[in-house]
Amino acid sequence: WLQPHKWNGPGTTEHFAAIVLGRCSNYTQTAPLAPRNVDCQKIQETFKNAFISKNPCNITEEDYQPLMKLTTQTIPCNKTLFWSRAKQVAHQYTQLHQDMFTLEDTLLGYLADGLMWCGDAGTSEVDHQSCPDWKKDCPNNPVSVFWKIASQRFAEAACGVVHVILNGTISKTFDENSTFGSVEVIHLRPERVQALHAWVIYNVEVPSDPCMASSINKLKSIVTQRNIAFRCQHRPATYINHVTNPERSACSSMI
Ligand code: DN4
Repeated sequence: WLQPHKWNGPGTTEHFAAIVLGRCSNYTQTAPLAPRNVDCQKIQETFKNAFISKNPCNITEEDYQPLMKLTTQTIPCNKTLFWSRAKQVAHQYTQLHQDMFTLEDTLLGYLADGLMWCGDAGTSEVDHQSCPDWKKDCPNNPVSVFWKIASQRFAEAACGVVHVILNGTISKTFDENSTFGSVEVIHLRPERVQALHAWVIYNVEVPSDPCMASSINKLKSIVTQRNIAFRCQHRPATYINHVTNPERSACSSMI
């Protein structure tokens, strides 16, 4: 019989280790700014060792320290792009503008993007059946702790003018409880980061300036209180259409 699933989230992605290894070789051979002298086999084993044979509700930031050390990478000043509730648009943007980097355009984020992983105490196997959901089961699961520490390091290392793409079609355009709001904004270093520029993306007719929304005001006050300048611009509907439908002939001149 199949055992009932232990957790509420999807299980470890099939071929997790092979995918991580393949992504690592692909990244180090093709990506601009890829770190040099990377041992992908070692990275893949270190990644697995962070969570294997451990209670998947009790993962700590220390568990990921060895992986963080092996994947250190420098992003040039002015080239960091954060996003919140706008993952697809942000990634389309960095595909077009390859000198800008989201966390998922760094080696560490690229290895894990879209994957699930967890193990269990008392077994050296990954759990393919289910993994803890961060809301329904526990916050300190392998995937959530990974993104938290990766996002924190990405923000701490940012410098110059940094950017964020936010979603203007939802009420919480800026959400203090998101990873961007609860981890990245508060780990920007005022002595390194001069300004945060927000791009608020709209895919419907703009009824009023989305930069005037109350959640953006909240972001502005958090950022300026930290002695980092803040600027907000909205990107019109056509901008997204042009990015997502580059084949439309009217768009080619905009790209
Ligand atoms: P978001 O669009 O609200 O969430 C992105 C992902 O993070 C979703 O899978 C969320 O799960 C999950 N998430 C959101 N908040 C938390 C939390 N407090 N604890 C655990 N998981 C959470 O955007 P966001 O602002 O939360 O995160 C985006 C920013 O953080 C970007 O600037 C990235 O640098 C970084 N980040 C990237 C990823 C990724 O590529 C994940 C997390 C963070 P759910 O709400 O859908 O269940 O996957």
